Amino acid sequence: MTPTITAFARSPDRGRGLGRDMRVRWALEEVGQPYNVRLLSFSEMKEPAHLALHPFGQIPTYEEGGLALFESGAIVLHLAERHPGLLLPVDANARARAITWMFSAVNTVEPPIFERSLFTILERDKPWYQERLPALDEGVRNRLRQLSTYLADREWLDGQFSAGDLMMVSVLLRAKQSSLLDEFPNLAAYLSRGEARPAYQRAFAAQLAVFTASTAS
Ligand code: GTB
Repeated sequence: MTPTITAFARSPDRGRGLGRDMRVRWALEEVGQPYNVRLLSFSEMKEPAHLALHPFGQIPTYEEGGLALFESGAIVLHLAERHPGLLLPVDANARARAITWMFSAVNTVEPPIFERSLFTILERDKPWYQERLPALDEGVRNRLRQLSTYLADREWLDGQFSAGDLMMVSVLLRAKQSSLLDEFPNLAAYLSRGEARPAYQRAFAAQLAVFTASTAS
């Protein structure tokens, strides 16, 4: 059965691939799973039909037969488990470490990056903007420094490319908007390696096509 995911009908990032559907699309492409997309407006996300799938009224969701999932990390993990050896190593310990990196991406690295990004979008014209920004920059810089130190000259976080890298690269994409990532050349190169993957490219093109079509209507 072909799964269906949900995504923004008109992404506020104007097709830059920052929506959390992007990581799900990328995982689907990595495992070679065709998928359908149901596009939603902000108001449709808050209607009962979508709230039945996603209690918080957000995208992405994932439906496959009788299974309905929300939370991008859980969806990527589900896809990785359905396709053994592609996004999660077969070795049990290596697999547990890859899942650890998935959690660390969304729980430890993403929060300061997302908070800073939303602040720059929503509070740019506030009187406290210039005073508060350095503290948010420092929060991001701190996590990037720690990640950069760990990554050192590794190609991926733990051996082969895994769902842990897919989630970490997805999280770092939002930091690319600022110059903070450029302070850590090994992280910038890691991000570029992720973006260069053919599966990423296909996923990016698919979400961009949705935005481009939305501007024509
Ligand atoms: N933890 C959840 C997950 O990982 O799936 C978070 C899902 C989430 O935040 N979804 C956002 C959403 O549906 C879209 S991706 N928001 C609508 C709402 O909450 O009403 C995050 C996002 C936010 C803003 C932009 N932007 O402004 O460009 C892009 C992406």
